[in-house]
Amino acid sequence: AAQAGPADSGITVEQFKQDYRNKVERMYGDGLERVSDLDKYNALVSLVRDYLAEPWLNTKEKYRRTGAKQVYYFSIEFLLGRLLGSNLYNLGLNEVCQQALSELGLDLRTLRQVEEDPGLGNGGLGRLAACYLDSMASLGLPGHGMGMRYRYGLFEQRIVDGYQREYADDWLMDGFYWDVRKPAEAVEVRFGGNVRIKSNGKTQYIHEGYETVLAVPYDVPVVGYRNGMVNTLRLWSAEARLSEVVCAPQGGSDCQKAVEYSQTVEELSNILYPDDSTYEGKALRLKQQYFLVSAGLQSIIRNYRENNGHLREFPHKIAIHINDTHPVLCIPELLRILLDEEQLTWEEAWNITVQTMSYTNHTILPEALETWPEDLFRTVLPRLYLIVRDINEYYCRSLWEAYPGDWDRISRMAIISYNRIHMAHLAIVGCHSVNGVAELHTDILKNKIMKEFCDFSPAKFNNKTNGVTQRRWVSLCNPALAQLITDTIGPRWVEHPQELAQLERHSADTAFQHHLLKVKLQNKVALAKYVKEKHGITLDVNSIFDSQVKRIHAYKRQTLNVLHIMALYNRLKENPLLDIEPHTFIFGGKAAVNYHIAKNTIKLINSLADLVNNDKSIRDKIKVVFLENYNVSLAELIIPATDVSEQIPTASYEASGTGNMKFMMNGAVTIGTLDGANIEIKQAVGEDNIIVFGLTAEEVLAYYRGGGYNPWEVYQDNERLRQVVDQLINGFFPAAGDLFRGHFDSLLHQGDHFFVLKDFASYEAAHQVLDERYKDRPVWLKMCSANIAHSGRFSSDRTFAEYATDIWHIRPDTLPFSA
Ligand code: 26V
Repeated sequence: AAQAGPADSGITVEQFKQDYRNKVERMYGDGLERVSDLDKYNALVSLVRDYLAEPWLNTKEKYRRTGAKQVYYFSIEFLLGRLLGSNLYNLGLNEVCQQALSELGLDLRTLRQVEEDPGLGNGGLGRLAACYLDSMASLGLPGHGMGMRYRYGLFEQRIVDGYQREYADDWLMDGFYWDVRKPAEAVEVRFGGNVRIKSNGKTQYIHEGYETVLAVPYDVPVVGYRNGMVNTLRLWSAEARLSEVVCAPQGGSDCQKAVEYSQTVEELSNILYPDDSTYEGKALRLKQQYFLVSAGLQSIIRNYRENNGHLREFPHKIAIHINDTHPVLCIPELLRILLDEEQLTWEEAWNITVQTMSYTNHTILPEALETWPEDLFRTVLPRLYLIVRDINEYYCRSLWEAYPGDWDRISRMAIISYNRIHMAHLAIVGCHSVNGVAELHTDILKNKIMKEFCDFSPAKFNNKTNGVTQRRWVSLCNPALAQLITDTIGPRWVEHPQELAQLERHSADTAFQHHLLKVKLQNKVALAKYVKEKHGITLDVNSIFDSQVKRIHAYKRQTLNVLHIMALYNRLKENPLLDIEPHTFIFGGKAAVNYHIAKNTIKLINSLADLVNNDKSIRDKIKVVFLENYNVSLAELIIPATDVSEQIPTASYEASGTGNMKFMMNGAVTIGTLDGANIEIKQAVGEDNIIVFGLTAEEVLAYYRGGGYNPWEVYQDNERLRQVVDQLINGFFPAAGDLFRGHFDSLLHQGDHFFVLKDFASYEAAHQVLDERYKDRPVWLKMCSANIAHSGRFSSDRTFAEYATDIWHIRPDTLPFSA
């Protein structure tokens, strides 16, 4: 039951019922009994918004009064997931609402599912941003999001005949009632044109002949966990101001021109780029980035001016954090404002900018690193181009002082070289802090990818290992587990996740283990029900649920998982009496629209599923399912039901991973490579409670230095492996023909860049260890408990306290809402 806290809503079940009935009647002019589920859902959202209006207003008022330093987290993606559940929960209204609705004959869970899942992100980076919003509000940190209100989110994936098909994600179709449109706070963003330099004593830059786009903000409340705090996520939408467009310049009656104009303008916030691994120098993407940056900064500065004095104080009052390089134009744009509009000197403006800005890197994949052609940049953003050139010159000059004559080094480190603008270089130069997202990742940045930058300014570089919010990823998605934890150690863990460690004392306790098993089973039943309804496949809830859910990518090695299942299947075919634990292998994830081999991996998984699931001779010992349209909501169903968490990237490639943390919190055991945060998970749980395999990052990088390895040797030496690799092309998948030739070739003829064959034997052995452990149920359950008990360190609350102190220089004890 809800414990009453100081910031409890104070709303009773009776009050809630009455408010809700009134709301429905006022909104729809009809009784609760006669409106649709969508209407019921909308009315509930509207009611919750009423409840959070006062704390929202109070929060803003408090910030104004105390002048507390504000953090703005700029991200081109926020993968929020549904908000009704989390907002009710954080307001402390979950139980009250549940009870009230049930007394009215309604089910909160059903209404929660009416909500469209706002998919304004691709994967890890976007979901991380959403977890951080929750933690900032819950920690009482004045931290807000700045993002894009895409008309269409990440595409909806449907599987047709085993293939991925993409459909538009029309998430706004039925309206989105969490945000508030703020037309009065709209700003203009300027593109194109040219810059005239006027020189009378002081040089002035006059930007002329540009096009303007109207940026309209939509504010989404971000509710802190039972602390009366509501921060803001501001999402920007591009709109045309049609009243400014002459419909028929020649006096006719044709409004075609106005329509065309509005279409090109609105294109800016129309779609989210659905690829998180390959960079393309598309003008529209550059425009999107500038649109977010310029609109966001204008609104920050406008707000700053209303409450503060001179912009010299800016870095003491404002911190701007950029999520990867996508919002890196914040650097030249802030400089532009300080120089052109505030008339500060270059030195002053530069110091303010660097002190304000900080940057997180999320990937070392070279093909994802953004560089813009100089020409394009100059055409789209002529004034910013000049500023970037000045930054480059300023920086190269300081490099010259440090490394006189070392032209090679300077050109490697320059922001502009060979007619391209390197956004990561701009970020490193223009920020006072650069961080990676897990220890190994930061080491690789410092010692490899960004080594020369780190040698030049070592103090900038630091690590902030990612975290996820235990409120969404345990309390909300796994209420039965949350209850068990609270019954065992009390409720404080929700705000102090380190206290989960107290579970360690209970991990061998029979009663606790029994409950844990029951919770897992209950979650498997729920997932099995979904799979049955949606895919018509019956799952054995007593089998091991083994899940790999994430974007489909060569480096994440879904193929390794597939080859292992094929080998297991072959063993079962050879020996139908083979005594193995029944397994359900669950896959989910989207492939980028133009990433052909990844799309074929989806077909491969589905072909394997067809074969295995329809083969009576293996007596249902293994099942394979690919769950369509993996998104936040589906993750909330899969993760609590999973026993084994597959985290198997080629070591060095996965910057951190965050799914690994979510599974761990829900008591799954990781089978993984020593990559990203897996390494820290291993440190936290101890080597008995995780199954590790494969090459280390150092070994992988050493192979690359030596020109790779020879997959043929591995293939020749391992008969079981040879069999499965051959099966990709030898008719084993009857209808496939040559479909998987690309996979075959990349493994054998193209050097197996991701070490799939190399790691196969050790992966197979790791799975055998896993099965052994699972057979001994008390041992297994102890492992599960240890994972939950040591997951506190992977809470985004921990991460954000570190960002606050080390990067933004906000002492948590000085926060306006700190206890
Ligand atoms: C890159 C690009 C390239 C240009 C086109 C659009 C686009 C969109 C997103 C990205 C960033 C991808 C980087 C990313 O998502 N990294 C993931 O970040 C997670 C959070 O830090 C981390 O856990 C994952 O390991 C890392 O892959």
